[in-house]
Amino acid sequence: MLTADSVPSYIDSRPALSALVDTATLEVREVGDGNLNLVFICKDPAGRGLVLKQALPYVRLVGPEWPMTEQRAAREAEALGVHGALSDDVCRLLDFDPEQFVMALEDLSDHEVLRSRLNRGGTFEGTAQRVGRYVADVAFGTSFLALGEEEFRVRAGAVVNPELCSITEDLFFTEPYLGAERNSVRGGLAATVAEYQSDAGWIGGAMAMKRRFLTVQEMFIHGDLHTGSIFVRYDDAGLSLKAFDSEFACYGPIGFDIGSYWANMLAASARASALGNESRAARLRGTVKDNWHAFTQRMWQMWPQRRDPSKYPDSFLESWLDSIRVDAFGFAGCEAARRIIGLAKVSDVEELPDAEYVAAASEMLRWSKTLLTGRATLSFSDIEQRAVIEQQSDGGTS
Ligand code: SR1
Ligand code: MG
Repeated sequence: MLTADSVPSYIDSRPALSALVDTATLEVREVGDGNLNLVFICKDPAGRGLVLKQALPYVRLVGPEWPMTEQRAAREAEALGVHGALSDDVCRLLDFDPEQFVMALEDLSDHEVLRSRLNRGGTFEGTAQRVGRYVADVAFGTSFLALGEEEFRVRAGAVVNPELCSITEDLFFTEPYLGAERNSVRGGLAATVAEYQSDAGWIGGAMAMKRRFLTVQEMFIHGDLHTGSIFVRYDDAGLSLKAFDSEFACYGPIGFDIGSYWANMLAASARASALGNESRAARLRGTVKDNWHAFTQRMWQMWPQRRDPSKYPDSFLESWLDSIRVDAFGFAGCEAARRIIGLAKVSDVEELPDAEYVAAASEMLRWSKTLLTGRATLSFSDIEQRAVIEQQSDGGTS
């Protein structure tokens, strides 16, 4: 394991890195606040910097009792390389050390994690559009339409990520529905969760989405595209947005990335609403539609570049987009539930005082039910206006 003290000599030992910073005067801070890895920000007095991220042989959130392959660093390096070649909105990979499972990444410490920005009430103009464009660039560029069928299968086979997918299969698709030791809620919500867990429609929707996750290979997905996996910076040049933390990447359904992002924007909205800021909450809900429009617009822009236009008429893309939208609603429903009930929580809701927590968490659970059971018929104005969840009973908690 790297430590703040060993990082300078480690950088000296890596030809791709040693000239990038002055290791004699380097300041190193361990900042890993994610669930899995060690992260060091390294800066020299001249302002040059880089970030080292090392995969530990276990899940950091839980400890050595939950072993986890360090090969996830290789999966992330691969995803950063492929995604970064297709989109500028991806954190740049500077080096990968397959022996110590260390990635060197561009220093984005002048950026802010989108979730932190949203939690403190910051602006978010343009973020939904950029995320939509990023997903479309990667979706189209890693699909069989761009790669051709044979190359597509080779690429999909080369990046299987069974151990990390298995975490998703458990935490995202199973434990919130069937119950698990590591689930938790507070403020009297346990009874509401128990009601949900006896709702066959809700559970059936989630299991249908689990089947989609396991069986659909449309693109090289990020695999964990929440607001904590997106850096943003606003300055005179406008918005800089960078997706990072793609260790869960694999070939999977496009709607998984889109829906994960949507549910996290709904968490930000539920937080704003619980804090009494309804106009901000509505604007945050509006990002779901903005994101979808940007995604579809970009897919149509790329469409003429498909390898075999004669095989695939425009109606193919129209119906493909319909199915991605339905998937995205469904996956958003799973993400909304698991971020409240399951092991991996979101600070948007978790850090609220009890009364506000109950309001925001209940809203997320209602979204989950609406999204999972209504995914085939929901509209973006249903999401924006929220009336669709206001009719729902929530066990008397709001
Ligand atoms: C044990 S890992 C828990 C969660 O953290 C990651 O960011 C993923 O969202 C995963 O489900
Ligand atoms: Mg992560």
